[in-house]
Amino acid sequence: MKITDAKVFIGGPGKNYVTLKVMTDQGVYGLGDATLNNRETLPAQYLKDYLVPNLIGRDPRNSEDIWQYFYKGAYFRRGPIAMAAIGAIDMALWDIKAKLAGMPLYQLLGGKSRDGALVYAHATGSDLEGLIDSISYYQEQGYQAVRVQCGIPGMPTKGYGVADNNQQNTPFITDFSGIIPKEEIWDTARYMRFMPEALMKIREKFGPELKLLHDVHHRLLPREAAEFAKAVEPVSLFWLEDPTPAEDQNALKFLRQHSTVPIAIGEVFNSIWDCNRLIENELIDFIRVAVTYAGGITPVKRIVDLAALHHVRTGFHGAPSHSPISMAAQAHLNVWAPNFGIQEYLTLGTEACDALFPSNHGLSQGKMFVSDQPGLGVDFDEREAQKYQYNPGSHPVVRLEDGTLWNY
Ligand code: GCO
Ligand code: MG
Repeated sequence: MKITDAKVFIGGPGKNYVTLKVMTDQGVYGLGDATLNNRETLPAQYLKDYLVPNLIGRDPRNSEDIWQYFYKGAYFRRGPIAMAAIGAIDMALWDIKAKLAGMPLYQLLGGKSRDGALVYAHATGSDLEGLIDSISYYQEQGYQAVRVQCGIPGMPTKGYGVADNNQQNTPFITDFSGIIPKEEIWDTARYMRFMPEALMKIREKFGPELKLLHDVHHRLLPREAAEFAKAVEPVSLFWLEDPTPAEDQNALKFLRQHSTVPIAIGEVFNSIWDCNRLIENELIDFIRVAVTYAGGITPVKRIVDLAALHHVRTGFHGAPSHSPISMAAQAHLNVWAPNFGIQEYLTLGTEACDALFPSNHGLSQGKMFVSDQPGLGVDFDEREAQKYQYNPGSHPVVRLEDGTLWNY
């Protein structure tokens, strides 16, 4: 069996999804997602220029060797661009393998450990009142877990994860007015004064059952993060995400010594080498890698297995930048993983998105139910794809009030 061709598409409704379609001489094809938010053309080009020409002629069933070939064969390896590109190939090869087996992917991983996988939605408010409305909205939709992000009084700009005008279901993270980013101002002191109390008010209002998550988005220094984590202990968060910049892993050791708040990290990690020490030293509670930027199903399964040895549960990244293909790959991992925790899930599935990526994966009562179709269980409509093209966008850039550049 041979790979005969592979095509790369960029575009989608309100997003620049990077979709890989790998064709074989037996008519079976596989799909992968290489979307790297706001840098989408780069994994696409890496695939087209370097990986696809080396893929043609190979036996698609040898997914392990092909992964090793592209990973070790690069010499200048890792990084989000290369790993997103390799990740898309790996997803497509598992899709082919599972289709050949006539089974949904989860069966090849070891079958189901649960029927539905718990997901969390993003609640957002420019103030506490707006945030409370947003949480109520998701609770009414049946969600059992919500991430809560709030505008901070007196902060010159809105802050991470806060939509304009309290809009629900809008992909507000990317600004599609161009590649020159807008600038936001961050004030740690105001955040530290406001947010712990706001979280406590939310807990009091919604009671003990609702699972609450909060994303600091890398903005605190280690000592500040420890103070924040201690302050929010009475809230009983499901997790506190990215309290400090992900590069300095010692920060998490410091945090652990001061607080028992569950810590989630990893959405910017690209390989097991970015998180093996954090996992082995049991400094985190949830690992947030994505099958895209962490290089596909093959390496992410290894991370999940390592995490299982150390009581670390999964909480895969599921920001709106992921296409339904990688979300499907993660859905299969989620129903299988013995150490599954939660899945980030953005309710941005629109009719247009479903038309481009038809599937029977479903969401009900705050859980994701995986399709029993062979493979990843998601298709890609090439004719529909012709409606879309690359649309340049950017993340904001963040500065402190005195102009110092900060972490987005
Ligand atoms: C999350 C993330 C995202 C990122 C986004 C960047 O927890 O979902 O922090 O919102 O900001 O993926 O492109
Ligand atoms: Mg995050």
